[in-house]
Amino acid sequence: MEKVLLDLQSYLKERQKEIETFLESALPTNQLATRLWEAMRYSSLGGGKRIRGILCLASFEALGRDDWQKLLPVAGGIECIHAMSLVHDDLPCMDNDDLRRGKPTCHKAYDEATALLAGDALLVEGISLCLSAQFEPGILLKITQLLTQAVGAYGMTGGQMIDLINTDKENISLDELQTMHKLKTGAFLRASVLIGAVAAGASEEQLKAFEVYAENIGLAFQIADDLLDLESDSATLGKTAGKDLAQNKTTYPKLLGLEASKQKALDLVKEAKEVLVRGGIQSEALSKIADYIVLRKY
Ligand code: GRG
Repeated sequence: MEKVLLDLQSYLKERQKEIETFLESALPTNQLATRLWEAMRYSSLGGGKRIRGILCLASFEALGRDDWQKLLPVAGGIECIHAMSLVHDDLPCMDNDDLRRGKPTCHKAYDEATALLAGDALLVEGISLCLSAQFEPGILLKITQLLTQAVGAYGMTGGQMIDLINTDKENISLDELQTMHKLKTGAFLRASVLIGAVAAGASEEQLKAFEVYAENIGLAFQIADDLLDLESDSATLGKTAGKDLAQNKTTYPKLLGLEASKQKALDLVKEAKEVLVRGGIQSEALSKIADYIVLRKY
């Protein structure tokens, strides 16, 4: 396992650096509304695992495409949209958090109005960056459809609404919890994987395999997130630990217990890796990223 992690670490580091370098130049400061751009850069540069952007690149590569740098505007755009979701999620009217990626949240470093606007602008700039990638219009249209469906009311925003409604509610069932996470966290991870596959020209059959892979790792990612919130600390996570208990949220460990949650995450990862093999998709990176999703420390 150590070797697996060691190899993956250099892969992740390299891709993280490429995405960071891309975003560094894609989000300039010498614009009108400098404060807005600074807040956008504060929230999107210099941190984060970049797992969504990297998944997008890895799916593209999985279909034999070595020109993955062509997809960097899309991976960067995806990371801008993800940063938006974190900025908005941290706002006092949402999760009300002070710490993100090891530093004060955007509304703490700036102010609430600036954080709201930085999130808005990151969302739109993220889509705009995706559209700037050099792919044919039909592919760009599919990418945009996947993104907007995953982020809007059918996806992340809908999931966040359900999460807010569920907070403090007792007796949330496993099905209800799963539905909420499928929208809030899973839909965007799924889109990140599918976008890479679509850009590489995946067949319908291949897309189905990527979809099942993504849904499995999406759920595993959320279970790992719940476990880290419970078992880790704020310094390691770079965000406030123990929030689920403090906010009386329903989580996988609360419903299933610690050991069963860990086992479920491992089972999901196993299935994710197997579905790629069954679909004839050979990707060491996607397979190792699936492992990383449950083995990660933050
Ligand atoms: C305005 C369109 C719009 C949507 C906003 C606030 C909101 C609606 C949704 C919240 C979505 C959200 C923050 C889900 C949590 C997902 C999650 C587990 C994030 C942590 O992701 P990591 O661990 O973070 O990949 P890093 O920092 O590594 O990038």
